Amino acid sequence: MSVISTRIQGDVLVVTADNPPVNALGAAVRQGLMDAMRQAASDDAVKAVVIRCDGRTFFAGADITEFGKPPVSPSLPEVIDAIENCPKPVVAAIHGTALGGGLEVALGCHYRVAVPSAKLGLPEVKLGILPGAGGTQRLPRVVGVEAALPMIVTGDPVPAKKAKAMGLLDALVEDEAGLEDAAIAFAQDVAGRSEHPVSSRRSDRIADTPPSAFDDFRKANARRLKGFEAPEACIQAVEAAVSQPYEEGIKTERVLFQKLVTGTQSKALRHVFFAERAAQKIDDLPKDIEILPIRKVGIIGAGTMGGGIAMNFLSAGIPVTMVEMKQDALDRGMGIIRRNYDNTAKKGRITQQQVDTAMSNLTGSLDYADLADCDLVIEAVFELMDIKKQVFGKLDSIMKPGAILATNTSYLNVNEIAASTGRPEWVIGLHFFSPANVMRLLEIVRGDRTAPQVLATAMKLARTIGKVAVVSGVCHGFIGNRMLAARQKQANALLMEGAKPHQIDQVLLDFGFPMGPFQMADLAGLDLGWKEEESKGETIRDVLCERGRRGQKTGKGFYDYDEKRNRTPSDEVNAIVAGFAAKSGKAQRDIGDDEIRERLLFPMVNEGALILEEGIAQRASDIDMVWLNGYGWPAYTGGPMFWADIVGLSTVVAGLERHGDAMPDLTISSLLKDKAAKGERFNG
Ligand code: T1G
Repeated sequence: MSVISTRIQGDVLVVTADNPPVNALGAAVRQGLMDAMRQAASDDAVKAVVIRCDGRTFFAGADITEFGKPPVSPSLPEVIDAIENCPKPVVAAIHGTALGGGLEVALGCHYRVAVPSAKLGLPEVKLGILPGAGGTQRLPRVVGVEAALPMIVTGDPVPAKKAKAMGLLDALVEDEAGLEDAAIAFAQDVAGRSEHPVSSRRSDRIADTPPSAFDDFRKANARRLKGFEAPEACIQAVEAAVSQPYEEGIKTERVLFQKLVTGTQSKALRHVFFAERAAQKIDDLPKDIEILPIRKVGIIGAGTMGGGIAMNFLSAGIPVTMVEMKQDALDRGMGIIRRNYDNTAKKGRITQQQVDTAMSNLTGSLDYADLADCDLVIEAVFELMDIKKQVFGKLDSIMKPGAILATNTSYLNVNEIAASTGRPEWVIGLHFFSPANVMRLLEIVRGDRTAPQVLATAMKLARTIGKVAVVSGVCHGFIGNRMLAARQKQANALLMEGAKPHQIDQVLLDFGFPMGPFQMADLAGLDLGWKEEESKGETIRDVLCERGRRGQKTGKGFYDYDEKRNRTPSDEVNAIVAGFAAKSGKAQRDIGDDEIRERLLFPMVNEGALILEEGIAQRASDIDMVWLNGYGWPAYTGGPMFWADIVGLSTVVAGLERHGDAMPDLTISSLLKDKAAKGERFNG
């Protein structure tokens, strides 16, 4: 079955693509489009052309699975040139998403019509590349630099209405089912015109580009784009669209594209693209498993986590009942939710109507009985096993049969919690990350008795609330916190051996993390779980807390903070640490950044390998998804396991062995050693 078919309607050639699931512009599609353009050019009966797609979307871009493989002709730029140079007007009929090469095809067309629900964008930068089929040259010529730059540099799509307003679309087709007919009518209408707009030959929208437009954009977006290579290349390509004739600009685009597509960052970001989709798949679950409806959710605990978790469901239109022990705690929790929504509305990200709808779906209660008819209850109470068991015992006695009982524990044994009920099959871990309404990661902890249906329902629900879900088996700290503990252990050891908090943090900041371990500790508060009355100055944390250095909230922790929370290293802390080192007979020394980086990150990779060995994670890329979406690992390195593949697993093993004395309790994973010896990688 050819992926491109043509038919003549009146005097219009209708070219239809059908290449599920997203009409990616693979070799067969490109060849089919090229043949269709030749047919249009040579058939006198054809007065105009419509290009449209079957299925859920217009072309969603080049076929990413073809990257890195030998190129197959015709190339996409050749196809788009053929469309643009077609002697008959070509109309793109857009539904779903016109993304990347798909929007570039549409920009090659002389006219574009779309349904209002369509989205148009150039997301290539999210794959560490730039639009490589003329998008950086044609889009500015059609919509101007001011509108084109954010689309190309952020990669975020625009809705059809906005695309129409910026001149990217020629018409909106309100009747979604009537797109094809409307496009054919539009084509017949323009067929009679003597001239048709050709994107690559336009200059009206770029002629008055302010010279400072590019540097202003760089300045305004510097923080967000830090560490990524592709955004700057995108800006340079659009600059070329303004400063060079099209024929030269398109060459500049090509050179920049080639450099990026063969680079490590793009390989990492393409890995991330497929890893995010792979994480949704659970190998041993039947594809047709029935998903349970989640129409009402209960949350136990209105604290920071409970409130953030509730907002995910409220924002997805799912009613929430939130239970607390005391009225003031309940009022405080609901007040924070209201304030969070109001702040988001003030920033114009949601409407007041949306705030009111979300809040109208929130019910507070002091009575567990009000949860009885919920389809799912998530417990977010204090991290103590006894309390968890009490709560689950109570839920077990009141929840309707078939309700899912979930715990938001970050560490505790989900099997033990499940065993405290008479329905362990219906118990699962839903580990959200703070702030839970913002962080994308949801670690779904599969207990030994968790029913497949419960797991599948949780995975589907994660998509509904916009989370990247990763399945973890039961172990202490699951995937993320278990690896974090391995890193923290070395961070503390490095401190005792002479590395300073700011030096250790700077190594991770330079690597691309938003924060280092000691900054994180100061943000979370050093007194988390610390009891003053029991403190005997036995640990560095004890002494810091005893001296009032409890973190940002007290203006000092591992760092001193000014009123704007800017941090500076503390001599007092260095003296306290040196004192502990002396007491434990540890000589302090100067430690280089390379050693610090290796000792912080290699043990994490090793822990990741142990997690794979034990089957706690399904695949290495899942571990990468946990760290990218829950712990700020820089996406342009692909995650800890992909990064290790790039560094080389034998280098990781050699590093772990070289620093062996500093990691006496670390066992090097046999999976890691084995793959290193065979020159293999974690990610295929
Ligand atoms: N190439 C190959 N496979 C793709 C693909 C693509 N462009 N897009 C999606 N898939 C696969 C995906 O892996 C999944 O497979 C299935 O389709 C469904 O996807 C020259 C060089 C369109 C918004 O970056 O953003 O054009 O897991 O689960 O949630 O300038 O897919 O089922 O086996 O994501 O409904 C630029 C990428 C390419 C858009 C649909 N285009 N795609 O989302 O489904 S670079 C993109 C998406 C380019 C040119 C350059 C989304 C979607 P599987 P899905 P969805």
